[in-house]
Parts: sequence; C-alpha cells; structure tokens
Amino acid sequence: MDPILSRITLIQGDITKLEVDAIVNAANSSLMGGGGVDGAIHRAGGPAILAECREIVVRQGRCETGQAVITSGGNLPAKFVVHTVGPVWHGGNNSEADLLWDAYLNSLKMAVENGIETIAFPNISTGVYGFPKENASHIAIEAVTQFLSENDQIKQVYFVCFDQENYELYSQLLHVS
Ligand code: AR6
Repeated sequence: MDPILSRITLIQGDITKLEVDAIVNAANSSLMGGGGVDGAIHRAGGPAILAECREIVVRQGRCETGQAVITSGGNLPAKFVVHTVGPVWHGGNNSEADLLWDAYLNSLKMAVENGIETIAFPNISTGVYGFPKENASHIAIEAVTQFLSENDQIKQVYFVCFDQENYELYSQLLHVS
C-alpha cells in the first residue's frame, strides 16, 4: 500500500467515541459550543472543555476561520480536542477552499506542536456550514496527504464520517471498498 495512504484510516461513526490522541472539533469562532459535532463533543467531554475554551478566548480572542486552538479532552477517551473553524459556504468565491485547507493544516500543525501522533477529523464545514461534500472531501484528503508526506510525527489520521454520503465519497477517494 502507498506509505502515506497506510497512515489514513476511514471510519463511519461518532468521533466522540474514539480513543486517539486528539479529535478535531468543527467549532465556530466564539468557541462557545454549538450544534452538530461541536455539540456532541461538548456533551460527551463535559464542562472542562468549555472552561478551557473560555480561557483561550480571554487570552487570545476568538478563533478566526481557518485557525485552530487546543484543549484537553475532558471526559472523552481522546486526550485532546483541537478546535478549528471551517468556512461557511457562500457560493465558493469567498476563499472557502483555501480556508478549509487552512483548517485541516492548522489543526495538524497544532497537533504536532503538542506531541500528538494520532488524530481524528470530522468532515469540517459539511454540515451547518453548507460546504459541498464532494469538494470538501478532495480538499480534506489533499491537505492531509500533503502534510503527512512532509511530516512523520503523525502516525495515523482518521477521517470520521457520520453520514453515508460523506462515507461513500471518502471510500471512493481512498479506494476503500
Ligand atoms: N461525530 C462525527 N461527525 C459528526 C458528528 C459526530 N458525533 N455529529 C455530526 N457530525 P457540523 P460545520 C458531522 O454541522 O458544518 C456547529 O453548530 C456532520 O454529519 O457539525 O463545520 C458549530 O458550533 C457533518 O458531516 O459542522 C458551528 O457553528 C460534519 O460533522 C457549525 O456547527 C460537520 O457538521 C459548524 O458547522
């Protein structure tokens, strides 16, 4: 198998259940929680995560689109949560693709700075934020494979697809049957 692809695993399910060094949250700039995967992570992880997010906002302000911050995993099986903010889809001419790429890239950089070796991503921006799923799947996979080809600290990246459509798109791109 391709040595980069062997460091990528596709999963369908709930990201909050994963026992990995870090899971990534598709947050919003306020870092104060929300619906979708953000809501699921804060519910499962408990109030410690929100308290840490509050401290980050006091210290450095909101998390801008494409940027990432890190907290502990609270009560989650994951040790850390990397909170990133994907772009809201506004038709595609507002740097959405670049900002989605940045969200993946900055999450991986934050992971490396914190000694993380295994990290799981949800399908950032493809829920409430409305980013077309096929387009987003290409960006996610290209951003991650490029990063893995330049960095050997990250041993395994998990793409965690919640819905069937995303799972099928990723299956095709990653040649998983
Ligand atoms: N595990 C894995 N993936 C999930 C889970 C889960 N438990 N729950 C949902 N998804 P969304 P966005 C998938 O809307 O589009 C929040 O309110 C879901 O099927 O969670 O980046 C934030 O606070 C979809 O494919 O995030 C922001 O305001 C993917 O997660 C806003 O939503 C992302 O959907 C962010 O919107």
